[in-house]
Amino acid sequence: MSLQQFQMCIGGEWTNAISGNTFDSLNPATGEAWAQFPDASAEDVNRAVEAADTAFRSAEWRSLTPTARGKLLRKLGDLIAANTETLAQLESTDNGKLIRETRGQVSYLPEFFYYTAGLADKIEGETLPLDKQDMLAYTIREPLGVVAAIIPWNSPLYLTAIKVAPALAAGNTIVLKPSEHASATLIELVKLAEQAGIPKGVINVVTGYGPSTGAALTSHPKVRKIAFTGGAATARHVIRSSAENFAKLSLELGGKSPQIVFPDADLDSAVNGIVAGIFAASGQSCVAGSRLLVHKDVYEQVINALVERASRIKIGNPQADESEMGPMATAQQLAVVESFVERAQAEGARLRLGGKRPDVDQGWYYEPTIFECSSNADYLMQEEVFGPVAAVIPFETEEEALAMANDSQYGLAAGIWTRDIARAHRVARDVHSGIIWVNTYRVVSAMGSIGGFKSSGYGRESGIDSVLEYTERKTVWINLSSEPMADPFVMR
Ligand code: TXE
Repeated sequence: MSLQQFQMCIGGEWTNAISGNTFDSLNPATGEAWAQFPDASAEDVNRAVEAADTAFRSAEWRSLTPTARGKLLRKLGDLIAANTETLAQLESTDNGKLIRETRGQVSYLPEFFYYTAGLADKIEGETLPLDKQDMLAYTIREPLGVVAAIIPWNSPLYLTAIKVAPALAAGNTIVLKPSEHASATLIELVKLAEQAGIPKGVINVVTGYGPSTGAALTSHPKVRKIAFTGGAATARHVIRSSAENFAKLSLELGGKSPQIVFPDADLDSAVNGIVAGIFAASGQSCVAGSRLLVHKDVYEQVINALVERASRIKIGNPQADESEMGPMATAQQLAVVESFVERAQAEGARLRLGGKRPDVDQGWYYEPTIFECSSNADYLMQEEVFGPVAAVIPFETEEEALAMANDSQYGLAAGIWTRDIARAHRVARDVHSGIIWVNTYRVVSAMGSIGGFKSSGYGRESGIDSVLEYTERKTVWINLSSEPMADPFVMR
């Protein structure tokens, strides 16, 4: 079977790597190669950054008013809406995500563009209420320049939209580096950007591996901001790269998000929320609710209901409408899940469901897996699996639940299940996480911000502040006095 061929977009030109080298992308549902992408070297990356830098300085881009930039983003949103099915199918083929999930994500994508388009002409400066009457000072928010966006494989389009939309709204230009495991949809997105009339060089895409293509991009001297989503180990490389160019950084990393079930919760709803949190997307989600803290009075009831519901999950072809769990996105990720399960068993965690691959001929599938743990210090309670593996532990008091929830290197999201309104607010206040969901889980909106505490990263994406992450504040001082400058050796 011949492989589908993709090219990169550099300065508006569709191109192969200078070396001619390529790499294959594998379909997780079959394990077979389906597409081929250019393997960009440092030289290709340099071309892309130079193109983005030229576009940033160009009269064509600079002369667009913020309102005009907003209109371009709105047009891109419309084009995504018109191409939902194609993009959803492509992403499902490339990363093995359920078609019902990719359709849902892609059909919401335009909202990120529309919302952020509206922010483009609301990036305002301030006048300062100075303590010097002979001076006027005001601030301007300026774009940074070239943004490097490093995208992982789990939700490529969504994680790109929340970077591209604010970066362009604020007037920057961008070089996208998709994951080597899921590059296809970002290339399609750039084609739509071209159709929307976004000037050449404003959005570029280079494909390739992390340590070569990714590192060349994040350490490039003309990159002014790096927007990264991925794992903590890679984030450390990216931080080191930014020591070369002093680029601003935003990091959205992983999590070990707790779901806390209190005895007064609607337990049917809680069980559904837990399933959504850990088994949707086969657990390959940064906000996966992978640590279940359940009050001892309802512990058996919750765990039995959870095992019962999870055992009915339909695992299968991600392109089939009836499937509820698709494969792991990569063979490596499957191996990671298997090694976590092995270690949990060796350390005495009690397996209640799954713990193995299902009986299928091909594809990187893994069964929904539930372990009971005896201590929050257990490896499985502390380390991110990024797969369909839930770790459950009982608690007795709210204080104990809070202590366990916060005893984690991560702080991305948390779920709280209770009907007690005071408790809901109290626990929401005291859990150290960037996102708190009460009696629900995995809800996103263009208005809501995404980002974590501690090892889950820093900076916020999506929401009203997202555009400010792509700006630098400048302060302008005007001398209002008609007197000559005073003593030059004294700071005013
Ligand atoms: O991601 P990586 P991986 C977590 C999850 C997973 C682990 C590793 O726990 O098991 O990370 O996943 C690029 N310089 N998340 O290895 O390596 C890479 O090419 C610059 C959480 O797949 O973080 C890809 O484009 N870039 C997560 C991107 O970084 C480099 C989503 C992410 O890859 C690079 C995915 C380098 N030296 C995994 N090395 C989330 N927060 O949603 C790699 N890259």
